[in-house]
Amino acid sequence: MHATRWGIIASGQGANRIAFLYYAKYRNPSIADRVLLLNTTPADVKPEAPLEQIFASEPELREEYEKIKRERVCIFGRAPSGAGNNWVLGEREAIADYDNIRRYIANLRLRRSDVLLGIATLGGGTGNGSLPYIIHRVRKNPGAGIERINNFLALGILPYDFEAPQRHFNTICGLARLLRYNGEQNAALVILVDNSQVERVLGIRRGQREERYQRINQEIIKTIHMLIAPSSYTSRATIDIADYYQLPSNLGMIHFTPCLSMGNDPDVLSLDAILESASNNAMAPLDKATATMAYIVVLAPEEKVAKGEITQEDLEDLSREWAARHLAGEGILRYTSLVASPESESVDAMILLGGFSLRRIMEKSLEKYYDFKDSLSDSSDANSRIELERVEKLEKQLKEYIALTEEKIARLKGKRRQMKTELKRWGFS
Ligand SMILES: Nc1nc2c(ncn2[C@@H]2O[C@H](COP(=O)(O)OP(=O)(O)OP(=O)(O)O)[C@@H](O)[C@H]2O)c(=O)[nH]1
Ligand SMILES: [Mg+2]
Repeated sequence: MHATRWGIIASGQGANRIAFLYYAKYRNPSIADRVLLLNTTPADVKPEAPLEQIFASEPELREEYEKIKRERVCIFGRAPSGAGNNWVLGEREAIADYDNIRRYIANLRLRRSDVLLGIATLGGGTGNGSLPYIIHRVRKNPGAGIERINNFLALGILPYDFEAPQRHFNTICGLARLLRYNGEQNAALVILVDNSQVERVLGIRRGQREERYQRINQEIIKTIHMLIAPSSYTSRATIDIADYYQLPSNLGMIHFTPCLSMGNDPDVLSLDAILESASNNAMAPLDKATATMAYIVVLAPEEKVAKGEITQEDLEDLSREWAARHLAGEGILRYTSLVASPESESVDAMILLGGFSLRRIMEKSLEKYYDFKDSLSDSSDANSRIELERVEKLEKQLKEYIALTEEKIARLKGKRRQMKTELKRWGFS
């Protein structure tokens, strides 16, 4: 069995920082140099501007950047000020300049069986506007030099709670378009990470904006690392990447959020305790008891695995018990993968929780979404106008998606009681 190859396409400022940081820190052989940074920065601004903060704290990374710059950094569009926080503009630029973007994607030399991870912040205009469109194109009609790639996952960063209405408006429109584009499922999985929630988990309360992003990004790249880990090392029961998207797609629920517990000493903490600690660290606001799916990835020192001190079977048992305690009606879907890492001495765990109620995420953005939407009809500039009709359509799609999720959750929660009734019907008291 050959290992799955991955590629990363990151669009917009925040996403560029995350993807570059991941690339520079992990140098993962499953990704090699298949990382593409897209942005709409105007021509007179250096393409590395979004990364200056990274270079300031780690100057040696500038060299890494210089190496990939020519082939891996694509500036698209012609608007003098980028997308200026307007996703419709970001999308329009990507459509108009797709040929340029296509050449850079073709340069990644992806194969049909490869997996792509798309990254965008959902509060802005460039990444949010372009990424859903690019996913749609690459899946449906990528153009010369690119194979159609079905397995295109998306990582969307939710804005801080306190950000401006437009950011939350963008978020809801972006989420809707990552889930569905032109009425069809778009990304294979949509992984959500929320800036405010990550800071709550890390206990960050002050600091300069850029430093705070840097801290959050450090957490985000750990999740990318854990996501790719089963393809990178020899794992006992690999969560085959096909499973990452096929089953959630069949169920019609494709949203997830990572929960991390990293750097645990296996001689001090039991696997059980590590899973418990991970489940308290969800990176987006949610009610855990509504989660219906979980992928569990545990990265353990190779030696411990070789000696049988940590086994796939133990992990399966523990995660079954874990799911029974935490998921809605024990969940519909659970995968567990123990990965033996020659590099690490600690045990790292990621639980990718999925199919949970989107209520808390929507609650966070909805009021500001409406505030911004109400102001839309006044907009007069034809070039950047956000058509109300399009927004209504997106809203309808998202409502349908949410209705389906809520129905699945309710059904699962009711499952145990229904079982009792079923048994009665069979004559058991
Ligand atoms: N976690 C994280 N969030 C970021 C970072 N930079 C920006 N954001 C968030 O992303 C949103 C702004 O998006 P940007 O990435 O700056 O926007 P863009 O995609 O470049 O689009 P434009 O609006 O055209 O600039 C806000 O909600 C920010 O809080 C970052 O480095 N890390
Ligand atoms: Mg920008």
